[in-house]
Amino acid sequence: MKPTHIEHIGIAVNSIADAIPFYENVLGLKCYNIEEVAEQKVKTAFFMLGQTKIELLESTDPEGPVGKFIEKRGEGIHHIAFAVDGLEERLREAEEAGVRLIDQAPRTGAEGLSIAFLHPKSTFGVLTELCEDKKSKINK
Ligand code: CMX
Repeated sequence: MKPTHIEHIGIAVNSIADAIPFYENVLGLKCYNIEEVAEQKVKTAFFMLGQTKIELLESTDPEGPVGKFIEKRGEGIHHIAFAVDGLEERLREAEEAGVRLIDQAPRTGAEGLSIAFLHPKSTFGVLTELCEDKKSKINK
């Protein structure tokens, strides 16, 4: 699959407003975007560090994926996202390797990326996201 880098690390928090001061004032990162992803029932806050982002995830619905995660496991690392080229082919490769797909086909996630999730029960307990930034490729 050869991911090019870790695109982001998703961290589930009760409140992004409460968590942002730690990332800004203690770690010295800058929150450059806050965005609601209604389809995923989350509000997100982004920080850039090298090529990798930290994505804070606050649930907007207790029945959404992050709401259920926090209810079961508390705040903490929710998923890791790998940047790949050719997301559709990479998904088919994962499926052929026996990995359980959450998304059979790419869909649009935060910041307009094409994304797809692999089920944590077939990736050793880590919810794994594959993503591709088609916009920036077109702009290059
Ligand atoms: N990491 C590791 N394990 C997880 C997990 C996570 N993030 N989320 C759920 N699990 C585990 C649960 O602990 C549970 O394990 P046990 O059966 O051993 O208790 C199991 O997976 C099933 O959990 P569940 O609460 O019953 O949840 P569902 O099966 O309804 O859904 C999942 C789990 C991963 C399929 C669902 O959360 C999903 O589709 N996630 C992908 C979408 C997503 O997470 N979106 C939010 C981020 C969006 C963004 O980045 O913009």
